[in-house]
Amino acid sequence: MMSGLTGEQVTRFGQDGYLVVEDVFSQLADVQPVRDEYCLLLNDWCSRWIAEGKLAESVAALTFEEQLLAVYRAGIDYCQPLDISLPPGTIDADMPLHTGPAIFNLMRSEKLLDCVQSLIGAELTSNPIQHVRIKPPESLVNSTEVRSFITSTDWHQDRATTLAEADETKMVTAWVAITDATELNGCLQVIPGSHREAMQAHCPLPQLGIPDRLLKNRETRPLPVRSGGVVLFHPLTIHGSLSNRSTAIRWSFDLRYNVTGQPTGRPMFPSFVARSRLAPESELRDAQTWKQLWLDTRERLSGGAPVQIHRWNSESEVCA
Ligand SMILES: O=C(O)CCC(=O)C(=O)O
Ligand SMILES: [Fe+2]
Repeated sequence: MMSGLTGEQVTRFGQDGYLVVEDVFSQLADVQPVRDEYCLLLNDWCSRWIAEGKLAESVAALTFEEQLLAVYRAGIDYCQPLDISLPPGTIDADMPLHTGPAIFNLMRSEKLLDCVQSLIGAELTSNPIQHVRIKPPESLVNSTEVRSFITSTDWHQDRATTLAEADETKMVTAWVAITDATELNGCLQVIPGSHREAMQAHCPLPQLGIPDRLLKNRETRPLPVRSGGVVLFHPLTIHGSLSNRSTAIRWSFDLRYNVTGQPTGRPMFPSFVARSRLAPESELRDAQTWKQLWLDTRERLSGGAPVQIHRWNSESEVCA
């Protein structure tokens, strides 16, 4: 059964450039398997880090959240081992990434694809610009931390995180809340209606973002959403996230879908057909094949030139 968005929701997305949809996922069937998969994953990594003497043995007995914070406190970078994509720059042959069946199933969820289909049609490619963000409370974060996997995310448009070849691509970001996202723990925030403006100038450092002075006196809106809910937004919608002022972790995935056949904006990374009504047999349904696509990509890119994921230059005048 095709559920998807109501006409009224589609209209609101068109006006505002975003839409909050609560309860897209079932806790039992969709969210919990992802939590369980990440629990096992982090446990495995902790065993390795304990064996390497980087982490105290007692960490093995902790909960997921406690483990994550212990890992961060120990100065271990957990972002890439838990992420669902490769990073820009130089790729190592053994660079870790996570490509498990539970997250693959989430990416292929009928309920999510129905929502995205309501916005850009039924020929949907899973775009390889996709991340997990599990953010510790800001009070525990090093004051020098700038990465948007750990701390708040600066204002930007997702179109700016692609190569220019995808500037005409019809694309939607689906930001999935695993924990409840609140104003206190660092939910997304947007500038409503900004998707009707042009691409803004972005600067690459410290995060890829729009210089503050280009965004003076704009109306901003925080977008809280409960666990299992999704924020959908347009690639030109200016957005960022608040910092995590709570005492617990804040966990989301950001996934993207584009119309099949159009450039993904990251041609060096693997995409796959998540849904096709025209050619259902082209859909990728096998988690192991998806995993292999990423492993083959890593192999192909390792030792090669640094991967360039965007067009922006810190030397440009707007960045001064
Ligand atoms: O979750 C965040 O902090 C930012 C996510 C983001 O920029 C995105 O989903 O495009
Ligand atoms: Fe973004």
